[in-house]
Amino acid sequence: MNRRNETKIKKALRVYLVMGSVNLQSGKDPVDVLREAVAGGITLFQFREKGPGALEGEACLALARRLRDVCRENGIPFIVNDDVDLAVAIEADGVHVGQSDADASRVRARIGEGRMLGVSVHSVEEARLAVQAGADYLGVGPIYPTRSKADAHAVLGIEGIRELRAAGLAVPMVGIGGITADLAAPVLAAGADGVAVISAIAGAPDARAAASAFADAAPWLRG
Ligand code: TZP
Ligand code: MG
Repeated sequence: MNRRNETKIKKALRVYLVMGSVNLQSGKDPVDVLREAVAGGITLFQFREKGPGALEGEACLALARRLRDVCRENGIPFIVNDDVDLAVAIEADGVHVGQSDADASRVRARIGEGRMLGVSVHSVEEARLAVQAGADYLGVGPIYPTRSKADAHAVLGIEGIRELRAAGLAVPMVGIGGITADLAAPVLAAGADGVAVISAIAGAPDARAAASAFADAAPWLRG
């Protein structure tokens, strides 16, 4: 990854929305929520269709396409969680994988250099391996307790970010897990380039206001 890309990716990570159809207040259309969040200032979107009630097959594919189109219209990178086949099929801008998903170097080989690869990590060792495997950015968490991931790793706190930076890892990095607008500033101060959020934006009554609150809480996230 060259330096120019790295700067671009760090900027794109600032307000990173992760969402699937099960993360919304009941009766809401994910496409409407994504549009609201875009209007509020999100900088990147990850489609994560997971958990009880998640869509499968054609319905999942159709939703992914609609969400991708909203991102395209607005110049926001569209990343797919876990599902490399889906990402390639709908020409997503990237893929995000966890430690128990497909091996990151294989994913890199499949998606090529032109797409973004994100990897979830919980330690310096996992982070180093992810970078060696070709990760463009790391997701670090859970920073705070979360109710959005059933099999979440133990809480790392902002120390999780601090440790990776102290170990000399300069790769783009986003904190995830239980982050609200009020809790965003310490995550950034610890060295994260941005915050990744499910419930505080996707589950909010007004996704536009919620997304915008992240930029207000940390004004340097704007622009
Ligand atoms: N990975 C680590 S924590 C988490 C994921 C996908 C869930 C984050 O959701 P929320 O609602 O922002 O805590
Ligand atoms: Mg995963």
